[in-house]
Amino acid sequence: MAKSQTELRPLGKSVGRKEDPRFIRGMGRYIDDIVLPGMLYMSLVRSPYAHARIKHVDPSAALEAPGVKLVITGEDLAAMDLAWMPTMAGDKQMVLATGKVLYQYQEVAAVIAESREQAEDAAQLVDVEYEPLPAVVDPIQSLDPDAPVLREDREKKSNHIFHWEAGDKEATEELFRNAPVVVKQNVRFPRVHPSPLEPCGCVADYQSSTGKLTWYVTSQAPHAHRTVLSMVSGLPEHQIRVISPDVGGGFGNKVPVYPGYVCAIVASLKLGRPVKWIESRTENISSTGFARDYHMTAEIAAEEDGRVLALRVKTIADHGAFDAAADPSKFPAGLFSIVTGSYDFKESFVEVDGAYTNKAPGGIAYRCSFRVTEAAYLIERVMDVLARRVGVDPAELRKRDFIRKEQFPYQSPTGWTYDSGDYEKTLDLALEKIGYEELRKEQAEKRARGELMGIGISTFTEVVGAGPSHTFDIMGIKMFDSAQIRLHPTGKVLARLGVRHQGQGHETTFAQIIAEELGLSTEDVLIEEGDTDTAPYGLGTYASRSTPTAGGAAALCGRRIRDKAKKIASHLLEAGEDDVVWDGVSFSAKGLPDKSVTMKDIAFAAYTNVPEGMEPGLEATYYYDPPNLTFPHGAYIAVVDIDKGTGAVKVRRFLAVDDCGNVINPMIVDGQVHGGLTEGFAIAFMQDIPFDEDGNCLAPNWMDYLVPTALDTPHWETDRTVTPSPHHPIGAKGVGESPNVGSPAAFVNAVVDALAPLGVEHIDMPIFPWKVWEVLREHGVNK
Ligand code: MCN
Ligand code: CUN
Repeated sequence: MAKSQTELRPLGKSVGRKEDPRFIRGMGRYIDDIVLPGMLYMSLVRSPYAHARIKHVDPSAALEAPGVKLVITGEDLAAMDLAWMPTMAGDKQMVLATGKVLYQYQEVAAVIAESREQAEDAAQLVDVEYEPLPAVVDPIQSLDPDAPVLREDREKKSNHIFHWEAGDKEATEELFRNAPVVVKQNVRFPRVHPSPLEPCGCVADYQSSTGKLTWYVTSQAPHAHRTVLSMVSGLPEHQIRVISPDVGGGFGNKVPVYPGYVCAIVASLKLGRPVKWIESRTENISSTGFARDYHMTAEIAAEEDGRVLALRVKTIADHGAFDAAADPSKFPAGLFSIVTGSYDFKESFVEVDGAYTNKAPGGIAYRCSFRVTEAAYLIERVMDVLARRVGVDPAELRKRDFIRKEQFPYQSPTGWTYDSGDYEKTLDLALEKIGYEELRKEQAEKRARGELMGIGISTFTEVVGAGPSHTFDIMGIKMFDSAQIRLHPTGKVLARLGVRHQGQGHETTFAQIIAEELGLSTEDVLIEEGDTDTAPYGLGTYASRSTPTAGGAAALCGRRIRDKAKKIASHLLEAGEDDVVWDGVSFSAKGLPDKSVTMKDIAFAAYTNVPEGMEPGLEATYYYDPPNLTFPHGAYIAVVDIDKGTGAVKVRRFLAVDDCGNVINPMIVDGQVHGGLTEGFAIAFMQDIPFDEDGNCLAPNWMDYLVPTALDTPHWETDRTVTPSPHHPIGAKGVGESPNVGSPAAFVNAVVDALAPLGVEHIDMPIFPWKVWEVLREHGVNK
């Protein structure tokens, strides 16, 4: 192919990110950059107590303060029937507290003033009298029948939210009864928070003259937010325009609807002026969508050689005071039942019980793929426990138990149909690339000298691309996604998608998909997302669903355009349609390759010279309902050295071999992997949000809740295998969350491997140096 033609086949190439020039130069347009004429500012009054009755709320002093226009209390919202709002999980949540508060930093009142400073100063003057109640912070204690009932609004008089199970209980029990080997491990995945650089915020702009509300919001799912807003407020959906401008990091934190959003909208409706609300860092960490907090027990039944038979998992899930986990409706525990992972278990039985506690709500965030993070961590951790028990090398054990590539499409015991994979190939590449045998030799030498070196493996399976409408919906709305492509007469393209990126590079990768389908250059394709008035309906960007859903829509929409283009080409080439061939860049008449027309020529003809009877113009919309999810996988290996004096763990090497099917842009995939590994590293070694017994949040800022700097972060090595998805239009699988799903287990397995000579079998995250130091002391290393 000539060079110019190579450029016109951009799929699979590391095209530079089109969005970077504006991001790198500080020219992104984020929510706080939006300033409208007459705009007011809102600040929230929050509860200092985790559990308390509200005796009274008196806004009078705040109303007297300079610049204050309005104070909204829970009682005001109750009068409008807005004191509570529905959550995506089918629960309800207080907007502003009435009666009692259920977590520290809960929203109690909203103060709106001419400036942000005035709003914040006046918020201090709202007089709230509380009567403190005992707090319930431990989800296991919360499920005790004697625990105080937190949610007095519910009919059910307990803190139990839901029981959910998957798999075959009887068949699993049967295998456990007769199994030669059974291992059991308690594993906690701590409460963490994605803590995006830009916190949440919005500007609500209600125009009474037109009755139209324009709501600028840091949203990963603008259409879903618009529909929810319309259902809650009664405003007609077409009179609401949601605009999600550049999003400074989402990571699942920008999927839920927060009380501050509702208050800002109510304030704008009442005052007829735009109202801005931007969270502080502390507000973001303490009150918005956290992640994980799963207390899990796993048991594996196996043969003596480590061949697995059955997996049994019991989990207590801490959901905080309201069940606001943004899972698909039919999945209260997300996609956690993928917990059998990459291994060919004959049977499995998985149970999850959700519990209310006096903490902020959430649970679905931080590159979690709807709880696959918890599942992958658990199974990868416990496979190592099994390896140690049966005395088989953890790489070898995994190979014995892998689902083999001939078994795909693979039916898992908890009901998933894995689309494709080649686990052994991926692990082999990783072992070879890291020099596994050499490393084991080095480790043996070091162990003989009393040094602590560990090698940790994680060979995880991901499940992304929610999803097929027969199973996946949020609040009843089916989870397909969409693309719309418009070719202008000069052959330039405007394409809009139903998803909304937050830094993942869609402006580049979706341009690549469309350019590839149309034989154009990526420079010719402009991607727009995030405006509900212009973009086709879609459920947004989370759970690494954009490529599997909207990516499929983009490719098929391009093919729809090409179908019409072919008809125009036949007219221009004066050849029958059956004699017109597409070579990826242009159409020509069969046997006459010199006579050809490009998509640019056709675009012009679509507006100037269409065949008689044909509708002019060249645009199309495609709603893609995927037949299945996609199942990316990976093999990650961490090598660590532990300093016996300080307990500090140094990650000497980390190799991630990912398989996300066909790759659209290798550089962007590498970037996604680097970012996710950095987050997985932070989770493994430095992040946790603890609470004291009164429910005080002990890490609501970046002094106590740590985010890794460039100095902390290890050097990442990456590679890839490619097992295309058989059902996706371009064979791609999602990848955005894989590194966070797969890496924590590799880090922890490496640390446990290093400590194994001391008899250590497990250590819960986060692995702070002091924790390792204490383990060393307990085992007589440091006296
Ligand atoms: N890609 C590719 N080839 C593939 C798969 C993906 O080139 N085979 C590209 C995609 O086209 C896209 C990017 O990689 O540009 C990620 O694609 P995908 O895996 O489909 O994930 P999404 O676009 O749906 O992104 C969501 C995912 C999630 S859920 C979280 S959380 C997360 C993540 O992305 N949040 C992020 N990565 C993030 N990256 C940034 N910078 N900021 C966030 O908030
Ligand atoms: Cu679970 S975090 Mo991402 O799905 O937005």
